[in-house]
Amino acid sequence: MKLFYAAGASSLAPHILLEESSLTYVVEKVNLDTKTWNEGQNDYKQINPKSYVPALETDSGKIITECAVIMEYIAKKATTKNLIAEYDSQTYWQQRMWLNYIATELHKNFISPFRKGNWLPNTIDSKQLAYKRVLSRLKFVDQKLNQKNYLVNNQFSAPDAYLFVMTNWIHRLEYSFNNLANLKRFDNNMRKRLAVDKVLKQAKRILYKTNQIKQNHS
Ligand SMILES: N[C@@H](CCC(=O)N[C@@H](CS)C(=O)NCC(=O)O)C(=O)O
Repeated sequence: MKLFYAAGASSLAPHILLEESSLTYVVEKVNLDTKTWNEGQNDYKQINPKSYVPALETDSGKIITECAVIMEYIAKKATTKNLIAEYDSQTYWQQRMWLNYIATELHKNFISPFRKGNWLPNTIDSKQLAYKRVLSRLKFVDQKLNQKNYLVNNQFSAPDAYLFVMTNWIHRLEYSFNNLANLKRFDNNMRKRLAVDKVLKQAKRILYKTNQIKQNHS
């Protein structure tokens, strides 16, 4: 499988899940400014005409887009790991509800001045406005994580990797974890997972490299 990603973007969620899954995969970096990949050689719109990440190319060459759907696809393929429950079980629907909630209520509201594809102007006010919008939704998740480490049955599964991207964005945007103690604990625990640590270290190297390139060019 091939994951098309951008550093720090929502593609981090399927990247973590692929690492958790023990499936064989490669990653392809997308330049969201130029909408190209393969060092600017290839047009990313040929992969995903919606021109955002993530996108997943399956082993049979299908292209799957939409983060929550990619998460379910990877989780289902990882038959040796319990990343999503059997279709139509109570647990499965709980996991589906979380994937959808994170995609629609958190991911899309987590717009910020410096994220790509935003409609808000790059101002402090916009940043505060986005926080106001996500805070009530984050508080809902925080309550659900009371005395629990993971969202469903207190066991790691696909939606946890997606939620981690949201808590990672709280850090990146320098938002506050005030009144979100359970989410903060969740974020800390997730960072201790081997797969998460590995993917984050890889992402850091990429960010470092990107900054280096920018500095060299300035
Ligand atoms: N509905 C999409 C949204 C994906 C999305 O917003 N991706 C952002 C990164 S987190 C992106 O690539 N933005 C670039 C752009 O829209 O130009 C999904 O769930 O996968």
